[in-house]
This record gives sequence, C-alpha cells and structure tokens, in this order.
Amino acid sequence: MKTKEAGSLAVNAHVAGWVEEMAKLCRPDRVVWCDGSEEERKRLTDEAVRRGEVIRLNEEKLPGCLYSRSAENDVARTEHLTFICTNNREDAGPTNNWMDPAEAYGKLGAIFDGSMKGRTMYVVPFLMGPKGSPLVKVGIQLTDSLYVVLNMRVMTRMGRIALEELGQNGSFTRCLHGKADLDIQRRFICHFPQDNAVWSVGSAYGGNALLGKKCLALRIGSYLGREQGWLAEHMLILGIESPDGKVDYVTAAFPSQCGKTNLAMLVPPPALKGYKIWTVGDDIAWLYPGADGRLWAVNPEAGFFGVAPGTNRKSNPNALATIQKNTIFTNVVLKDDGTVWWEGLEDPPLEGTDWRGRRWTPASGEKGAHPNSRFTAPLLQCPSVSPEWNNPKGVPVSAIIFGGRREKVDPLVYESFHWRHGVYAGATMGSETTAAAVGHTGVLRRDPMAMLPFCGYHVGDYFRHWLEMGKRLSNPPRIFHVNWFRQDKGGKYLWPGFGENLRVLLWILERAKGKGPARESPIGYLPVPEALNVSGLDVSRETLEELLKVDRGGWLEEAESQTEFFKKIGDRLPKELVKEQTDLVRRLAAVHE
Ligand code: OXD
Ligand code: MN
Repeated sequence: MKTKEAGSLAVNAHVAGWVEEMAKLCRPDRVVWCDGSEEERKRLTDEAVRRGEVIRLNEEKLPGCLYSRSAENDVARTEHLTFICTNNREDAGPTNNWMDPAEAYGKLGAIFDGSMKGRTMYVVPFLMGPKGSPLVKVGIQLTDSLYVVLNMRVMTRMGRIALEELGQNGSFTRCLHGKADLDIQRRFICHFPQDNAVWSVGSAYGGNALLGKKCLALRIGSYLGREQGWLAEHMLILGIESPDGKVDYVTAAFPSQCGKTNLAMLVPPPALKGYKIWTVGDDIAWLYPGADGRLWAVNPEAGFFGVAPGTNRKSNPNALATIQKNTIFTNVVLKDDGTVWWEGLEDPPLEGTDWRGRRWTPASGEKGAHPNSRFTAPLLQCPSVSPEWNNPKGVPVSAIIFGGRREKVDPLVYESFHWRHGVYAGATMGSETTAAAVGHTGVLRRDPMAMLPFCGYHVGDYFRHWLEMGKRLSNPPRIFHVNWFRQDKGGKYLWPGFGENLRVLLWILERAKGKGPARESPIGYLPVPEALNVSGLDVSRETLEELLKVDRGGWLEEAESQTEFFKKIGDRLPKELVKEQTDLVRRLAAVHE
C-alpha cells in the first residue's frame, strides 16, 4: 500500500484517495490535516477566535475555556432528519427513518456540492476506544467547522494516534460533515452501515455533527456489533469502590437528559462514608463477552458532552470541578466578567448575554441558557475518573441497569428474574421526552434500552442480538431497572436522587453477588424496605413503601400499552419477549388484591 504525506502525517492511499474525492465534491479553498498536537490546538483555537466561531472566556477564572453560540435553529439532535440508509428498507426497521443509499448520496451530494467554497476542510482522524482495545475503531471526519474540530479533540483520541492505528490497510468509518448553510430544510444526518460511512450536513450541533459519538459509536457501532458479536449501548460505566477497597462495575442506560452524567460522577453522601465512585464513561458503552464468560465494557469516548442546566454543586460537584478549564461551553449565558452561567447553577448574575446573543436579565422571564446547552470537557479532568478509563480491555460488568423518567408506575428499583426477562425490561422501557432532541418534552415514549434514536438497524434484530449475547455469557451480569423520578400526587419527587442513588446501587451490587434481601413480585425482585440503607436520609417509611410498591393496575396498563409497540416491530420481534410479556400479565393477574 502506498502512503502519501499530508503535512507531517503518513496517510494510507485509501484515506488520501477518499479525502481527495470528497474535496472535489465540497470544493474547499484549503484542506488541513489535523495531527492532534498541542501546537495545533493553540493555532486552531486562535483561528476560531479570530473568525468569531468561539469566544475566549476569562483566562484567570476559566483557563483554556471557550464559549460558543449556535444558530438558533441548531440546538439539539434532529431525529426526524436522521436516516439509516440500508439497501433494504426492512433492515432499518420500524423505529428508524430510512432512505435509499443512492437517493441519500444524491440528495446530500447536491447539498455538499461546492458547499465549502471559501472555507477550509479539516481532516480529523480519530479513535473511538482505547488504543489497542479489541473493539477500537478508527474514523476520519471531514468538516468545515472549527467548532466541530475543537470538540472532536476533546471527545475522541484525535490525530496521529488514529492514523497509526489505521496502519496501512485497516478499515475506517468515512465521516463527511459540512455546515452548508445551516438551513433545517437542507439538514440530513445519514448513516450507511453497509458502507461504514456517515454523511451529515446542515447542522453543527454535537449529536448531529461530532460524528464519532452518536453516529459512529452508537448507530454504526451497533450495526458492527451485531456483525462482530458485541453491543454498542447508550450507557454510562461506573466503578463502585467499597470500604474494603474492592471495585465492582455497573453500566446504566437512561435516555438523554435523565441523569447519566450525574450518576457516573456520583459523590457518596456522608452517611455512606468509605465508598467511592469511579467514572469510566457517562454516555456510551461498548460491551463484549470476555474469555472469562463475563461481560466487559469499554468507553469509546475521551470526553463529556454534558447538559449544563441543572448542573451545580449539589447535583454534580465532580462535573463542576471537571469544567473549570479546557472546556467548551455552548449556548449558556455569557457573563460580563467572561465566565458562564446557566439555570440551576447558582444565583443568577444581574445581567449577561443569553444563548441567543441578546442582553439578558433574570427578570426577563426567559431562560438565559438553552435547556439543551452543553459543556464539552476532557474525561481526564474529572476528579472521579477511573484509573481504568483507558484500559484496552475495559472493565468487567457486574450489573446492567435500565431506567427512564417515569412519574408513576415504575418503582424505584427492581431486579429481573434472568437475562431474558431483563432484556424484556430494557426492550419495553418507557420515558418522558426531554430537550436533547427537537420536539415536545414530557411525552411518554417507548425507548428500548435508551437506544430508540441510536440503534442502527432493525430493532427486532437488535433484541435478538441481546438475547444471543446472553447465551454467550457463562457468568452474565444481572439486569435491573430503576426510576429516580417517581412523583407524589402534588408533583413532588419521592426520592431525593443524586448522591443518594448510591443506596440503590449498593442493593444492586449485593444482589449481583447473590446476596441482599429481596421479595419476589410479579415484575421481579424488589428490596424489602429494610434492605435499602436509608440511614441519615429524610425519607419516611410510607414514602419508601410507596417507592417500592408494585402498582398492579398501573402495570397491567403498562403491559397492555407495550402491545402497540410490539405490533409495530412486526415479525422480527423475538417470540421470547412476547412470552415475557404474557408471563408478566399472568403473574399480575394471579395476585389477589
Ligand atoms: C447526548 C444525547 O448528547 O443523548 O448524549 O443527546
Ligand atoms: Mn446520550
């Protein structure tokens, strides 16, 4: 294989040929290859500041931090403009938008055509996963957005390291991204799993434009995982160190904006002295069966792209410590002293500039930060970062947790009877929608394994793959379901959440070790109230009972409403899951009130 020099980088001919072809299409004035060096970071930051793409924040108070404001119509993922482009429509399944690959290349090609005239095309080689990991993947993103380049630097292992991994012949995901004119009518995020390619045009929003994250690590990743025998999941990974120094790992899947980052960085409450949480990842887990019959987890990312509003000293002190330097803030309030603010951080400033760039005061009655405003920060800056975060092998998983945002019905925690039952619990997860995606918020939707917007193939085949993975594990993790968001009739949360969630994690870990008192119920095993350590916690016995109650009528309705979703999946829905649903109804019906 011939190599070509791109700046000081040796590039294999496949990569060079593809970049040339894409440059011919987009017609940038210049092509710049990124090597990931510190010198490059400084140069590109200076350039982004000069062009007004970002603003430098107060160097003393927030060293190395940048501020960015997006176009007003470009603040969240646009699921209705996101497509899986498989040759066969059926393979994308009923939960994805589908476009014929030839049509997609044609339609997007016409938008990309000449769209980078007067601009620079950056070539961003990146790794998802630790170097040397059995799951590591190489991507090359082409983009005309410096903001995107600077974010990719934080979120991935970027530059020379990726070209080295690629070597001479390795395969890579071809990721073409362009802002074009940021017109929502000309915005498309298209995935071509059969070509290992992503084309995204018309948006600079993280989930649409940082193509290593949702596009590669989840949509393309889930497709590759099915072919290669692993799982790409929308999950945090954390380690729980007990007072005796032993660390156990769990993964947890919650939909966007349901507290994955907070849980991943949890600080134990004073009553649970001696425990410590280690953060491996806050958004994505790649899971594979190890030679030891256990499930192993790797975080493919190297940074956090976290939701700012609501992040504060109480909800997530570790996140706050993480974002004090080298962080990119997007769509928050810019204070006059060159620092930042968002709703829920602390007392508001007297005035500032809001996410739209207008003068703003708290009295205006409008939100200063967009509800989906974000921070992008290096994982390594997190005080609770796990020493294992970059371990190529990953960490062994003792428990998998599914969870949603549910006002009613779902109890605080329950354990599934076995792997198949746990897959059913994950597959039928429901959650109220949030601001991470464009559309109405607070509407209940089925979000299987929190992967509804991210599964890159037919959801029925995805459930089948989960069931098959279980068979390959001689020592599988136990599967649990949690709901931190139960409310009383007045709309008050019943469970304090945040650091107190560790109390639930500890019961989960005990159960994972085959211990921990539980009662059997129609929906699974629940802790008896005494099984949860609530010392020092202001939660009454009645509230605890309410949180751990099985609402029989609510569950029967729940099971009934899953039928709609199952019907939509059609023939490819594994029969085993229908059996789990029938068994649940039978168990509920057998309970005498
Ligand atoms: C995210 C999301 O940004 O899920 O992680 O939307
Ligand atoms: Mn996410």
